Amino acid sequence: MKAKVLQVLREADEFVSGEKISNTLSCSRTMVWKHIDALRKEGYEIVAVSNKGYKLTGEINNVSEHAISSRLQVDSMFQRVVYETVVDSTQTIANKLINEGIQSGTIVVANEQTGGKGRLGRSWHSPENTGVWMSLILQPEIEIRHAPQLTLVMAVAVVRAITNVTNLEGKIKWPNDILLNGKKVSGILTEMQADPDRIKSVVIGIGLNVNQQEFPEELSEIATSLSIESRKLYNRTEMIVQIVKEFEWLYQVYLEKGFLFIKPLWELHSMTIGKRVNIHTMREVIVGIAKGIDEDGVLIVTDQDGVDQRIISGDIQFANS
Ligand code: BT5
Repeated sequence: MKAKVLQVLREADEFVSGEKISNTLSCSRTMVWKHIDALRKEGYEIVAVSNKGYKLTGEINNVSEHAISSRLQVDSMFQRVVYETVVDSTQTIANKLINEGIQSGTIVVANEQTGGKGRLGRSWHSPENTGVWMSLILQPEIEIRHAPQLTLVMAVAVVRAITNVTNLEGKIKWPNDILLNGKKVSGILTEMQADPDRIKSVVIGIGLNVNQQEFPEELSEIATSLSIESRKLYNRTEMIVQIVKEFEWLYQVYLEKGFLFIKPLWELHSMTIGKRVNIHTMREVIVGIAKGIDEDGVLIVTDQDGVDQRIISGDIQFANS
């Protein structure tokens, strides 16, 4: 029966109501729901929308190690994919793998995170079957003070990947948010393990809302998904592969030529420059105009006294001008 439900969903290219499935298969709607739940647990991605019904979003999302690794280039720097159905955080898994001796070039992906992490102990909402929750393990030979640049490199990769797959144009809000129509669709978290003078490893975490139709109340005003913005559903494996591919070439350019070669791309996609901003740092709130980023990737804000301040990390609020 479960296979039949799958078949009905496959054959319909559109949403099918629970009622229609139950009529077609002569079983109760509760049974339909149970089978759909079971299919989801197997990794099929089935979106449910009230008043419309269910839709299988391609054969899909069946995100799996194989689905991802078979679509990366043979000579990709990412040769290992670790896929888990449920984890607390892919960052935690990645750090554990590093402690076990796993080297650079590993991707950790999860279908759901129960304790997804943002910066400064904030949480990242990561429900099952809907988003890209992934962490990349790297061992770059760069100075410790340059590690935050990797967040900016990844932000460019994510924006480009979003456009490649959806034609939507994401905007980067310094340092780590990607917005669509003013709402956050993606966040990046870069963590590092280092000796006093040397980076041992870096884990770059990417959260991207793909097929969510709604968010919990506390996020509904500030968060969005690719699907909400375009009224389409997307294949998450495709998103993952595009992000990794875009990141790979940008990262190579970054390592070989330096951040100066990434900066114009970042500026192209940024929505921060020229804006009146309030920057909340750990110590203070700086009010001023975001002038740009320098060759280190540090944000320069001209404050109310006309003095340029260098901001290494913080949260931006756009002020009404
Ligand atoms: C971030 O932090 O934006 C970094 C998010 C990184 C998540 C990825 S998922 C894979 C990897 N594994 C992890 O455990 N984490 C990484 P920050 O700038 O501090 O923003 C966090 C804030 O974004 C929260 O306080 C909420 O206000 C908001 N938020 C939480 N979940 C969201 C979501 N799904 N979509 C949009 N906004 C969200």
